[in-house]
Amino acid sequence: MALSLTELQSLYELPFFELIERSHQVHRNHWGRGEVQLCTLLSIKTGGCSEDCSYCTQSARYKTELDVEPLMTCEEILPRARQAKEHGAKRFCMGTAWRGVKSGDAKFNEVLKTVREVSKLGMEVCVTLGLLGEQEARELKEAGVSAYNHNIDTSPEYYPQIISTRTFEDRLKTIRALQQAEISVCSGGIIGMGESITDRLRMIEVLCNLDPVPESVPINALVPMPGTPLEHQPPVDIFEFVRLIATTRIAMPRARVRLSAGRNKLSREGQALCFFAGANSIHCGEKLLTADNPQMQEDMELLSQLGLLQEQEACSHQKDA
Ligand code: SAM
Ligand code: DTB
Ligand code: SF4
Repeated sequence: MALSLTELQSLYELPFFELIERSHQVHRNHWGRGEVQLCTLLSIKTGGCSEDCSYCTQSARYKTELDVEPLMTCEEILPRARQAKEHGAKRFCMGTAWRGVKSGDAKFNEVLKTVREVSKLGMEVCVTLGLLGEQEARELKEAGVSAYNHNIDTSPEYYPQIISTRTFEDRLKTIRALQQAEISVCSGGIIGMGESITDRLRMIEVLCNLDPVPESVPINALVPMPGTPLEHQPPVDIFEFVRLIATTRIAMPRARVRLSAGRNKLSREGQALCFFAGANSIHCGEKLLTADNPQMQEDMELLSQLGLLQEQEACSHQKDA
């Protein structure tokens, strides 16, 4: 639904229970019972990145505790993908600490080879490799990529406060190239970086006005990584988090709304409210890319306590409006 900032603001400012009742209803209408998609993340090239994203421990510009690791080979990645499948993951997402990719580059070719092999395992393959153009998007599609994560991160207005080495428009261009190649776009952002509520809603406004609307929308709570410029940011208020999830669900009824980074700091009750408000995907496994994530066992217990089912088949449960 292409909502304006004013419309998003009126939703966001509803009394809390009215907002989550509404978003829960939208969620039920489009997704039926409470199924949650589990995604596994693997950082296949870690650290040493040329970009200056203020939240990121992988930027070479900040003195962080991270060990830089070169691009993993296809042979190193495959066992990890098989293991994720055994643990119930329906989507396997690989991330690289790169500004972007270029067709013909040996490292990009290695990623294409990995994608071909992982997609044979029968999971959805998602990658997040940074900026790209139409040629690279076509090659990824041919190799079997079903989704590409490329976050707009925040509002266009706040973006320059967070990143100076590329523009908001660069991110949108990559999203357009992915859409051209008919790769599902996974795009969302981070909250808790010092932005205002208006910035958060502007981010949702941009996302819900994309055509097509993203297939999934990760909402990350900043993980304040030691050594980054944002290391001392205070945690996001849980009710603000839930309000944003609810507003996102109403604005994009058919999108997977992913409760992404930062779950380690959310209570079980906080997460339950997020699921009620319309979140229906999480990252599972001990690590995100470099940051800690809840233990698999804890997540399984939480889903079971809430009577939420794991998604049975990748992308097969989306009901029509
Ligand atoms: N280098 C590629 C890029 O920037 O698009 C792909 C990997 S990048 C780490 C993927 C996304 O993770 C970022 O766009 C950002 O939204 C999210 N992210 C990174 N560090 C984070 C942090 N400390 N807290 C929350 N989200 C974070
Ligand atoms: C997204 O929006 N969140 C995930 C995924 N897409 C690639 C990444 C979160 C990274 C959190 C910080 C880290 O692990 O370094
Ligand atoms: Fe590099 Fe991506 Fe981290 Fe930015 S978010 S520093 S582009 S790995």
